[in-house]
Amino acid sequence: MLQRVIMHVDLDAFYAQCEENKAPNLRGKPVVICVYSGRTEDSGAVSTANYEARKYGVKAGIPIARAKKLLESVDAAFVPMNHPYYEEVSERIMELLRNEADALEQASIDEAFLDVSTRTDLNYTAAQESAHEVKKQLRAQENVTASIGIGPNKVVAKIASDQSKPDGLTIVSPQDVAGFLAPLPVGRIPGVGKKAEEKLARLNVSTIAELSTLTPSVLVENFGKSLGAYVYRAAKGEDDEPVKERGQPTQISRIATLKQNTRRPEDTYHLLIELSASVAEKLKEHGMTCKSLAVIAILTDLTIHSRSKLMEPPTADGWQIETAAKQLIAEFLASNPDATLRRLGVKASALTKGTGQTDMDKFLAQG
Ligand code: TTP
Ligand code: CA
Repeated sequence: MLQRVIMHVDLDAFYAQCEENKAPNLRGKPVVICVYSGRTEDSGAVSTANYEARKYGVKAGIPIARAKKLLESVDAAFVPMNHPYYEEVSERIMELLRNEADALEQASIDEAFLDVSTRTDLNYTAAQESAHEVKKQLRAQENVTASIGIGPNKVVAKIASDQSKPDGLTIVSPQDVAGFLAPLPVGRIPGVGKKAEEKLARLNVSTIAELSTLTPSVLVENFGKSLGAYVYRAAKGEDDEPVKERGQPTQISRIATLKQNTRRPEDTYHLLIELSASVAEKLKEHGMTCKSLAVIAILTDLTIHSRSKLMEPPTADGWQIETAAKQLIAEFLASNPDATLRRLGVKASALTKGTGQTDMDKFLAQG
């Protein structure tokens, strides 16, 4: 059988940690990240809450008004969700994690599977050191904590990372798998939701140990062929799903807010240069070039516009991207006399691997 060491990293109360880093005075207080619906002042739902707020029963999905009631008597902070900012932090974190893995699969904005089989030589003591190193890096570079699970496959690693939170580390070596899983409720298996749990309860099954006594045919009967087969194996701690490196990106973009709203092209250059350099760097990292370059203009009325041009030959060059972006924004402003810019983005698309230059391109470029 294939032997592997898989690590699952799950950042703790991720959006809340991002906000705490932006405004360190939030630390120590209950922090609630809110998705305001805009109907009335408090209408909307909680996206997540830090662990201080969770002590009061505040959690993802509850109405903001209810969270306010629960925290009535405490000095708590209610912060609107700022998704682009969390994406930015997440991207940096994934890059950091990528350096610690043979292969990495990003599972969500704040979760990743790391195959560390080769670099640990299948040794769980080395894997433990690896996890400590990941935690150290996360703290030093992004000031965040994560809960980490290590096991012989993705399912076990994921269940393990959920075992101790926040800032947990749970290591389940192959010989410990059965004992680790046995007492856990079936709902801890990823993919086993409320409905499946209820079905299993009717079969008098509530723990994974009980689940592992069911025959494949009973499971297939109840959950269908694919979920049934998966659950049967998961209950035994078996799973062969590889850590899948994401495919190459289809576009690379960077967006940021201008220091001041403006409609003078010169005022945008500083930011455009920064964004272009960052896009170029990402392109080079992936060994890709772009054939299409766009600027994204988000106006003071929050409408979003874009203007693009063909890059011929395709490029990953920061200066070429910057030049094109400056030209595009000047054109956009000239043809939109009422537009005032609030945020700006640079987007590279139509990406291809390699220099993108064909011999014909080179020939034509020589003039
Ligand atoms: P989770 O990893 O589920 O939660 P978390 O990181 O906030 O907390 P934990 O320490 O338990 O891992 O989700 C990651 C982010 O996704 C979370 O910070 C906010 C967002 N999210 C929502 O917006 N709505 C939701 O219902 C959930 C569950 C998460
Ligand atoms: Ca998380």
